[in-house]
Amino acid sequence: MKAGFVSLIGKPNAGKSTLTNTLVGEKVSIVSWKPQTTRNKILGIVNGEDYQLVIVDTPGVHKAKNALSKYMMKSVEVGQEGVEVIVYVMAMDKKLDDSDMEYIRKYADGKTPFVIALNKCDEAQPSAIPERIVRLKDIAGVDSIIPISALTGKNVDMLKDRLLALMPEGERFFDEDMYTDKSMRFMVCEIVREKALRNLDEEIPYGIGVTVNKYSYRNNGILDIDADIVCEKQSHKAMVIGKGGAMIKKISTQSRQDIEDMVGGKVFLNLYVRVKEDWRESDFLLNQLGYNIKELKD
Ligand SMILES: Nc1nc2c(ncn2[C@@H]2O[C@H](COP(=O)(O)OP(=O)(O)OP(=O)(O)O)[C@@H](O)[C@H]2O)c(=O)[nH]1
Ligand SMILES: [Mg+2]
Repeated sequence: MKAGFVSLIGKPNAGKSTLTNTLVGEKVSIVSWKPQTTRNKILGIVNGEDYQLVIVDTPGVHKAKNALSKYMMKSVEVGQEGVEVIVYVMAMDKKLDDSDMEYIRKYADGKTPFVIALNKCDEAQPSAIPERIVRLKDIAGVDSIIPISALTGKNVDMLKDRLLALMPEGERFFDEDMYTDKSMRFMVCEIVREKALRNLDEEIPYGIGVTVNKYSYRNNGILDIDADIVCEKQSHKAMVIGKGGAMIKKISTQSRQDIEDMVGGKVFLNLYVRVKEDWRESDFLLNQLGYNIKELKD
């Protein structure tokens, strides 16, 4: 039996959450084309007959501008602690730059095996892949470089095999039927946030947080969920609601469909939009929205 933790680290939008979902085979972590989609450290558990890989998906590394991004960067740091392997996810649609080298040197420190996953190879020029490998292969502390497509699944098995080869012998950390450490309530918040990210323009979704206030089953098996979409300004609230309520309806319908798939039953979802000014700067409000920096440190 092999078991251990693998953290995924990389810039925003590199495809870490997509890779987590592909490895796990379930939707554990939300995905969007907007950078800084993931805000928490999220575990995705890959179970096999004789192994358990625990994938630690983390927020994309960026310079912290507010209390929320400080929380996110702390999650990245905590996410690297005690793992057996670090995978640096680098997307082929972005040039290799100094900040990549900086992150690689920081984490490929020779203490923890360090694998580079070159992602989005499905969209890369075929010649670009060997060129990138040549530039990375002699960096000290790099165990292997594996070109993949997290989206199509190409070579993800090869990456998984390498990760398993690097895992120590050991017992499972989680029950075999678990695929994440997160609660259903957390997943509901994330699904609603994903739909907001995907449907709303530009800056507004970055200032959105979601809380679930009610999550209960009726006798007939229907799941009732009340959730708040919290935004930073009155003008944002108007955009989240949309003309004649069209936007909130769209977010609600898409969210409900995903939640129904997740729980395997009928869901009544009520979404409310509230304004909490500058919540991303307030430790108190961050805490209310589930971003508790103290909990991370424990
Ligand atoms: N073409 C292509 N697109 C991909 C691939 N992997 C991810 N994407 C897309 O890239 C975008 C970002 O993917 P995410 O998985 O959310 O990226 P992330 O690294 O988790 O981003 P943050 O959470 O913001 O740090 C989404 O639009 C994905 O569909 C891939 O292998 N090929
Ligand atoms: Mg992500």
